[in-house]
Amino acid sequence: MYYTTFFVGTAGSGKSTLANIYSKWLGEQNIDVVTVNLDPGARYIPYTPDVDIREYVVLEDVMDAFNLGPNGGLVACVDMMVNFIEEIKKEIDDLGATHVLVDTPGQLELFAFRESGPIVTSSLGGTQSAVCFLMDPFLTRTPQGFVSIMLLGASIQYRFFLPQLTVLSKSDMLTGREIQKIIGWALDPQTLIEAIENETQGMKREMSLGICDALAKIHMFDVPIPVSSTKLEGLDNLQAALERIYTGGELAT
Ligand SMILES: Nc1nc2c(ncn2[C@@H]2O[C@H](COP(=O)(O)OP(=O)(O)OP(=O)(O)O)[C@@H](O)[C@H]2O)c(=O)[nH]1
Ligand SMILES: [Mg+2]
Repeated sequence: MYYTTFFVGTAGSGKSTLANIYSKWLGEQNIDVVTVNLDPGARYIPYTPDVDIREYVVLEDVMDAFNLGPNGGLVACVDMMVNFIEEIKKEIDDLGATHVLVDTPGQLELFAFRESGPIVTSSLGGTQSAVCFLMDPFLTRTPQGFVSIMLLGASIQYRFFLPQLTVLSKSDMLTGREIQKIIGWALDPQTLIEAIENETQGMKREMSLGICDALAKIHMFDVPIPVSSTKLEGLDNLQAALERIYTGGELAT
């Protein structure tokens, strides 16, 4: 029995760093945790994953074998991942941890928008699974950027249909005011609508308001959890939100 968390987000949003820091955070509480790297193209990962897709699929080998460039190679690697999913699952099972943290490929679209993504999440899912969607702080601080990243979050939700929470990643790069503003937009989308009305016009404005309306209708304005992996802030809130998903509130140790 284990709980699986998939860290998903745009390139460079902080997935690997958070997977590493959060695994240490859980480890310090004597929670058994396993880290899984699913990025076949990762050159450097800030931790040594317990289970690593690169032991099965290596980007350079695939590029050489099929005469592909880096992007085509990555697509092929991600598609090939499903062939090894049983072995990866067995490795995870054998480690016998209660928490499994899965670091997903840098190019979000490769994981989320290929057929293999949902196959991988359903195969590696434990007793309960969750997607941790990381929002990039720079994109998030303007109303239009916030709307577009919320739309991306909705798209991820629509692909995986797993419980999902939104992390405002690298929160140390935002001021307290900016964080409060972003949280305010999610809590009360009317404030977001006002910001859009003030800051955009024409087609941009129409489209932003239309998307806001659609997101509100499908309840996709998830309130983001600010987390800083470098300052070790917000990890307690992240853990509490994940535990609520996994156990309905009780700590899963
Ligand atoms: N200031 C700050 N920088 C961070 C934080 N988390 C990650 N970074 C930095 O952001 C950069 C990208 O972090 P990664 O963890 O590699 O991001 P990623 O999403 O795994 O990147 P890809 O797998 O390449 O898509 C690195 O330089 C990290 O040091 C954070 O909480 N605060
Ligand atoms: Mg990474």
